[in-house]
Amino acid sequence: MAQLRTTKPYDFTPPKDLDGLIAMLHEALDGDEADVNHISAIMESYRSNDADWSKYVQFDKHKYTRHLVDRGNGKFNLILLCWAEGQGSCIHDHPDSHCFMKILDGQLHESKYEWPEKGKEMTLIGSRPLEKESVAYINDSLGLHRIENKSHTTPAISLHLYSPPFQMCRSFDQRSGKETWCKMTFTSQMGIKCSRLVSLPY
Ligand code: CSS
Ligand code: FE2
Repeated sequence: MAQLRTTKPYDFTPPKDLDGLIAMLHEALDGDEADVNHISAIMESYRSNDADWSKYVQFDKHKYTRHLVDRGNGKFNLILLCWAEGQGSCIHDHPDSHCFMKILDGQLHESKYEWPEKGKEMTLIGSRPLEKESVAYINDSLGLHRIENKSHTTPAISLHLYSPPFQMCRSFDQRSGKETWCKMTFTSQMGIKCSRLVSLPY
């Protein structure tokens, strides 16, 4: 994972829609270094508009769904996630990657954990709601997390940027810290529904 570079202040015009956001992200992630604050600021400046992203939305009653929006010239993946009421992820890592997530609709909740000690219950180090329009950031050096839609009445939609892209991640059992490798699968790619859950390369 490339180093954090800080070159404040950032002076840019907010993107006018999701395509504009994608174009700005391509430019910002063109080099070998990711400027975490810059990427966060760009994603924050986008105003969520469901007309931009409703074509990606599709829920599954059993599990949150993942929809590939853009491959970022191989530098990043932009993925829209649909969380029905009560759905959540397991505790997971982001293998050597930067993870940015912007809440497009509803509210999500992040529970952050320390990396586990073998055989021991995992330690919670943070817990917070993530409100609509906000951007959260994590990488492996900051810990692990679980993301949940705790609402019983309102679905949630989030937009995730992973740089560099990854195809597998580890999930962790909270009681024992036991890890399992999981494939990242997609329900749709570029707005086209996959005939089955697929993982990259496709
Ligand atoms: N890493 C999870 C979502 S929380 S960042 C995923 O992409 O499925
Ligand atoms: Fe995550």
